[in-house]
Amino acid sequence: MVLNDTYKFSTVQLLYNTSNVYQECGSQKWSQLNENTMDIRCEDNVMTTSLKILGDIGSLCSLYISGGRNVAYKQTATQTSNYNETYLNNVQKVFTADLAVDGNTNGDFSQGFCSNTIDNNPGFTLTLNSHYIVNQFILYNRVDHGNDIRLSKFRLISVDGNNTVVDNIKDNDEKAEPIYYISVNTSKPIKSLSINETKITSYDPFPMLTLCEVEAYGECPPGTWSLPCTQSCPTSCPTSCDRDTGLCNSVCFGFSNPPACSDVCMAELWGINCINNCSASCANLSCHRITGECTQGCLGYSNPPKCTTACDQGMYGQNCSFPCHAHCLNGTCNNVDGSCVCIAGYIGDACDEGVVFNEGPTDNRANEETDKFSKVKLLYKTSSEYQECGSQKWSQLNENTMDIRCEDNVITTSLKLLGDISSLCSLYISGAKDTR
Ligand SMILES: [Ca+2]
Repeated sequence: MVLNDTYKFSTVQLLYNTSNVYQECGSQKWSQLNENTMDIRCEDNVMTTSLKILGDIGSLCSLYISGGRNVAYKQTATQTSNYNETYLNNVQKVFTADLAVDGNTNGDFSQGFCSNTIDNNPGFTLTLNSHYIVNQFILYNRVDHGNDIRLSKFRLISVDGNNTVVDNIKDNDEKAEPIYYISVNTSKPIKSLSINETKITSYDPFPMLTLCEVEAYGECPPGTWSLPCTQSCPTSCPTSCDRDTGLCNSVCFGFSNPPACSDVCMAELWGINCINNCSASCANLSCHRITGECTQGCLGYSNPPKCTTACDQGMYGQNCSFPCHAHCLNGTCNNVDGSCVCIAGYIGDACDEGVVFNEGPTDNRANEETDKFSKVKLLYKTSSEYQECGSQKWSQLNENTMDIRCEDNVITTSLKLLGDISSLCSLYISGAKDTR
């Protein structure tokens, strides 16, 4: 895939269809091959009929779909004995084990592409040239003359290089299949496999093992690369490199530690090597570690997961689901936290506290008595001059009592209180609350 903007790679998502539902690839991996080329690989082992590729893609140069490589092809095969036939033209045909890995899946025995034993305890063994992580075995049975039943009830055992069993699969069905698809889910590499325990039919003097083809689909174990998986990854990325080129990944999407790309981004971070902060428009600063899309909805925006459309006027909060408070001026408020300019008579973050007369006598609620409040002035002395309070605020506590507050943050040695005051009940001076 060739894209000019590296960032765009992160927007690419691979999805596959399983039972009519598209599902996101769970093991999507990126390898940057050069400045303009990214290899995006999905290593989920699934059966699918259709794929989707989403993202901001300029051009797609190549798309490969495979069930992994058939690592059994032309590998070393042996069996307990070799059946042979002499044809009418006196040519002798020996049905050796290598016919089961010759790449020809033809199940008609007479065509000569199947292995076949002739002893009382038949077995077939395949030894691979290297270790592979195999996720599927496929056995092609013979399909002619009803002799397919011989293979039913087989047992397949795979082992690693120390002869430790990795897969042990028993066919429990009496009925024969023309092709056996055997999916396994192991992360352990195997070195060889064996097949035995076939069924004795009523017309055979002893069990016979016939295999028209044995396939094993797999990939190189971590830390190795090249077609036969014989190359080791470079020391700078000993456990993870591109399986085709051996290159270390210089970028990780959603992981923080290139080239290994094994540590997922910490919370609130995303993107290439996790260098981006989740957007403030994401609720709880929570976003997808690869695409940066908001995962817990938006804050102050209405369209998750993009969260790019600000709330309509009069709404705020998570996905714009809250109306501005009833006492917000013009019904509008901050799209994120709902704070607003209160209509006259209210203060506080939610405009639900007290009554305020910032405008003094021009406020239409003011009567003659409250008008007096508005004429009260607080002054404080800094250096040598008295200065009027710059942040004077009034709150009506009851009909006859007004709280007049100066919130200037200054150092002062003396105060003046001017105005038409009949009685002063209390005066508080403080260094303010610790609001941290
Ligand atoms: Ca064959």
